[in-house]
Amino acid sequence: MTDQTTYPPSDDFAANAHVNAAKYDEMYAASINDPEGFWREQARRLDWMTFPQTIKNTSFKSDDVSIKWYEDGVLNVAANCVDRHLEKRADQTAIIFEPDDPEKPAQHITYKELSEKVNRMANVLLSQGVMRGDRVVIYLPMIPEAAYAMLACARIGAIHSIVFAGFSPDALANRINDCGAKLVITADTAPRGGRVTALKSNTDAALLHCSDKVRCLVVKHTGDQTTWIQGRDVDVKYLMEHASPECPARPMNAEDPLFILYTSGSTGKPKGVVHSTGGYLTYASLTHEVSFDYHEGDVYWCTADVGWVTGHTYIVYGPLANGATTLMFEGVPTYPDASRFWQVCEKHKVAQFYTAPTAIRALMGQGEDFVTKCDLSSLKLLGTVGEPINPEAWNWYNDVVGKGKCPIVDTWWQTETGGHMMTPLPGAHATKPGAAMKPFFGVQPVVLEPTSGEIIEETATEGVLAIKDSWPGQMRTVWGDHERFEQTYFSDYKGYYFSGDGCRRDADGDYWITGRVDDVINVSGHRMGTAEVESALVAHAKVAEAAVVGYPHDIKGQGIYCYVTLMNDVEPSDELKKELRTWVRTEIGPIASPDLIQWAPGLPKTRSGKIMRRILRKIAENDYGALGDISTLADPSVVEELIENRMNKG
Ligand code: 6R9
Repeated sequence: MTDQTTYPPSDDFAANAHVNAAKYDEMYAASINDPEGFWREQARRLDWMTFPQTIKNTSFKSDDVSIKWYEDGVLNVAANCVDRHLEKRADQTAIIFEPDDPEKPAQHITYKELSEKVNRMANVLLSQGVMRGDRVVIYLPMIPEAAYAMLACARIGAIHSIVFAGFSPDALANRINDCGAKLVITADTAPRGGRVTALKSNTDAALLHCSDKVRCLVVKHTGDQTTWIQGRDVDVKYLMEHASPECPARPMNAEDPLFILYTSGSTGKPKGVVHSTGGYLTYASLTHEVSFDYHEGDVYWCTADVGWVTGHTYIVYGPLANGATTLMFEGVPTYPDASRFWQVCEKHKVAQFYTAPTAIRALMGQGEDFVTKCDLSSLKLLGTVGEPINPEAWNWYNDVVGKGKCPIVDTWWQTETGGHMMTPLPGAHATKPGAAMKPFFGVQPVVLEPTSGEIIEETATEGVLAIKDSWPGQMRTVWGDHERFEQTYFSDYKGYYFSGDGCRRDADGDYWITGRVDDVINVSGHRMGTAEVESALVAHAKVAEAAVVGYPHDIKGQGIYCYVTLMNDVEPSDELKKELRTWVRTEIGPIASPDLIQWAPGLPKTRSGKIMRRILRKIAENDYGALGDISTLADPSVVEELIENRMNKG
C-alpha cells in the first residue's frame, strides 16, 4: 500500500544514474551486513598516503562512546580535493563564483588556480605561526577565499572553525575563545542583497574579548576602509601574492580533526562539533556523488552558506573531492529580485540545485513569472535540506522549477552527522512530497517509543528517531568536552545515537521527519537553542525572566516567540519591545531576531520551578483547546492571563 502520491524516477534517469533500485538494495544490504567490507571499498574513492587496515572501531556505550574509522590510515584532505585532480582536470573549473551584484562578472576558478591559491594561503598560515592541530577561525562571506582558507588549513593540518558571517561580535568571540584559536580570517566588508556587513569591525569588537595573541588576517574584498592594528592585522591577499605557490600537503591521520563547527543544542552554549579527516571525507564524497547523482561535467550548486555544515560538506569538501564544478553564490535569493536564483541557474547551466525550504517558500510567494522567464532546461535534479518541507512548497518546486522532470531529493541530516542520513536516491526511489524516504548506505534508523526508549518494530509508526550504529561521517566529540558529547547524544536512549528529531514511518516503510522534539528551533533552516535566546534576553537589565518557543511561521518554518517578564519597576512598551529585539540581534546575530514578544507577568511553572514549555508552545500557536493537564502548575492562573494577552494581540 502506498501512503500517498509518489513520483517514481523516470526510466531515463534510472538508466543513467549511479545507483538504481536494484543497486541500492544490494549496496544497502552490503553496508549493513558487512560494514567493514563496504567502507573499505568506499575508502578507495580517496587517495591515501597509507591505506587503512583497520576500518571500523566504534562504540555507542553511553559512558564510553568512541568513534574511529580508518584509524591507521594516512591522507590529506586538500590533496584529495585539489592535487589529485590536476593531472586530468587542471583546466576544468573547480569553483564558479557568482558575486552579490549581478552586474559584476562571475569568476571561474580552475583546479590549477585553486591549487595555487590554496598552496599560497597555506604558506601564509605557516608564516603566521599556525601549526598542525592549531585552530583557525574563519569569519568570511561567501567568497572563494573561504574555500581557499578551509583547504589551506586542511593542507597544513590546522583545524578550522567557520563562524557564520551573520553572527555578532559576541558570538564570534565566544567561539574564538572556546576553541582557543590562534588566528581569525575575516574580510573588510561583505555585500549581501545590496547591503553591507562590516565584518572587520565586528572582528575588532570580538577580539576585545580574546587573548591579545590572536592574529587577524583580512581579505580585502570590497576595498572598504577599515581600522588597522599594526602587528595584529595582516593583509592576506598581499601576503599570498608574495608567498610560494608550493606547500607540501601534510600527512594526517584519518582520525585527526578536520574542523570544528559550533551548533545549537537544547541547553547551554553552542557545542563545537568535531569532524574527522578520513571518515568525513569518504562520507562527503560518496553522498555528494550518489544523492545528487553527480556526473562528470555537471555544474552543481548548493545555495547554503559555508558557515553551516551544508556549506562545508556540499559546497566544498564533497564536490571538490569528486572533482566537480561547484558554484559559490555571494548573494540572496531575492536580490535584485525574486528571479536571481533562476537567472544564476540559466547563466551557469546548473544541473543540480540544492536549497532550503524557507527559500522555496519565500520565492513561491512571489509568483511563477520570476521562474518561468528563465531557461531552466539544464536542471536535472533538485534538492532540499534544513527543515521539513511542506507539500505545497514541494509541489511548487517540482512543478514550476523542475517542470515535473527533476527528481527532488529531500535530504535529512545534521551538523553532527557530517553528511546525508536519509534521502531518496534519485535513480532508485520514488519520492513523496515531504518525505526523506530511505536511509543512506550504512545508516540504520530506528524509531523509538519516546518514554520507554523501546524500538518500535511495526512498519507504520511514529516516535523519536535514533541511529543504531556508527557511519564514517559521524562527529567524533564535542570540542573540549567529550562527556557533553556522550550526555547529549547517547544518554537518553542507551546504545543509540539520538538525533533530537521526531519521525514517522509510513506503511511503505518510508521515513518522514516531523521536526525537533527538544528545545531546538529551526528558523529559516537555521538551528537555534531556545536557551540561547533566553539567556540573551535575561542579560538585558530590564528583563527578569524569559521563555522562548518556536511557533509556525509561513516563510521561516518556525518563528521565535518570546515570553518576557520585566523587572518590577519597568513599564512595558512598544519601544521596549524594539529595544529587546535589537538587543538579541546584537547578542547573537540577526538570525535570532525575535518575531513576537509577549509580556508575561508570570510564566507557567511546576512546583519545582520548571517552565512548562508545552503550554507556552500551545499558546504561541493560538491553540488553547489542547493545553493538557495544568494542575501541576504552581499557579495555574498565569495561564489564563497569558492567553488573554495573546488574544488581545490578535
Ligand atoms: C543539515 C542541517 C539539523 C536539523 C535536523 C532537523 C532539521 C535538516 C531536514 C530536516 C526535515 C530535512 N532538518 N534536514 N528536517 N527534513 N530534510 O540542516 O544541519 O543545521 O545541524 O540542522 O535540521 O530537525 O535535526 P543542522
